[in-house]
Amino acid sequence: MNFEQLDLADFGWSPFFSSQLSTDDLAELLPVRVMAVHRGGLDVASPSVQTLIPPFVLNDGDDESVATVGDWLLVEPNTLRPRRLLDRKSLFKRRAPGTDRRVQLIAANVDTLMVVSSCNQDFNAARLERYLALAREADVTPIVVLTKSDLSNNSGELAQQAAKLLPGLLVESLDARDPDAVACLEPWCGKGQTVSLVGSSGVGKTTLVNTLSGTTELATQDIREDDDKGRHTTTGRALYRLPSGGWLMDTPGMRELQLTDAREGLDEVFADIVALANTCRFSDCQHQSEPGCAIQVAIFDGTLEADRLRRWQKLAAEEAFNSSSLAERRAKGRAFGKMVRNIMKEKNRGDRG
Ligand SMILES: Nc1nc2c(ncn2[C@@H]2O[C@H](COP(=O)(O)OP(=O)(O)O)[C@@H](O)[C@H]2O)c(=O)[nH]1
Ligand SMILES: [Mg+2]
Ligand SMILES: [Zn+2]
Repeated sequence: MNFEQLDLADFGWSPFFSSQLSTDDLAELLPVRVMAVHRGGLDVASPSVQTLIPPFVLNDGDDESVATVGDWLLVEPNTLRPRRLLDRKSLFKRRAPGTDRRVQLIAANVDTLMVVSSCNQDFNAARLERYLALAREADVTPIVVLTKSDLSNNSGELAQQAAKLLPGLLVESLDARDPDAVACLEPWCGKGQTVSLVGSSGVGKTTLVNTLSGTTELATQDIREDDDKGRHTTTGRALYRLPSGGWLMDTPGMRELQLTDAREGLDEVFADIVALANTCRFSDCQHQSEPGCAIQVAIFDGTLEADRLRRWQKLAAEEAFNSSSLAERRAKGRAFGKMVRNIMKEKNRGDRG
């Protein structure tokens, strides 16, 4: 790939990053973007350099101080030694399974998340809301792309339903194979814009990417990496340039995002319910049959759908469970086991008596 005619803004540089540099930094250091992450290092690029550098971890060494794909680093111009990791505009991360549950970084500085769903069987409000919450938690702007509009006779209605899930949410329904239709997504894929796609298997993500890139090559374009036997192996985790001037963030980690540590994202997507809950008479209102429950009033007068309340309750419970520590889960498990045993005891007593 030839980056020589590009300027920094083409790589996604913006005032958000330049404002983090002092005059001295500007004179002495060179900003580079992490274009790909390999086991052995980072592919970084800027208008003047394109090279592989060793992995970069800040001295304070917490989970988020490791450079990841999409990051901006300041390097020394001659040695290319990394000196600083710039604050991120957005960050997707997840907690590893396993006992230590370390935070793993998935992608930094994504501008737009295309939440892809299809107009046929796949359309599911709860799934969309989960992705929207993940995007908002990461500080990324979500848009919804409903594919296979050509196979559906209610794509307009579905688009309206989707648009109601988050105030200001943009929804496009289209045939992902049609370049003229997909052109409506170009504003999010323009100069320096970084986009990523999520959605279930089969909804048309690969098709969309191929149409956006005007080729079938991009999806099969692999990052090559030497493994320890000197062979080339392929991995994901890279930025690919789109003909419209943007960057496609492709990382397998996006597929495994869970609703963990995503309380703020959920609160944003369900801001309507959170606002109502704040006006319930009791601060621990369960929104069932308590007196003075603002949520039940809203359902009664039709301003809130009962389904949306149920979806929020389910997602909030899922988020709380995923975010709890292993110890908390064990404690919950024990408390639950105890409750079950007590109920059985009561029941046995009742059966005998
Ligand atoms: N008719 C129609 N077929 C589509 C559309 N988008 C994707 N497909 C087809 O759906 C299948 C799955 O698409 P693919 O891009 O592989 O989905 P992915 O798993 O999300 O990457 C393929 O056969 C595509 O040709 C669309 O908008 N209309
Ligand atoms: Mg695919
Ligand atoms: Zn209530």
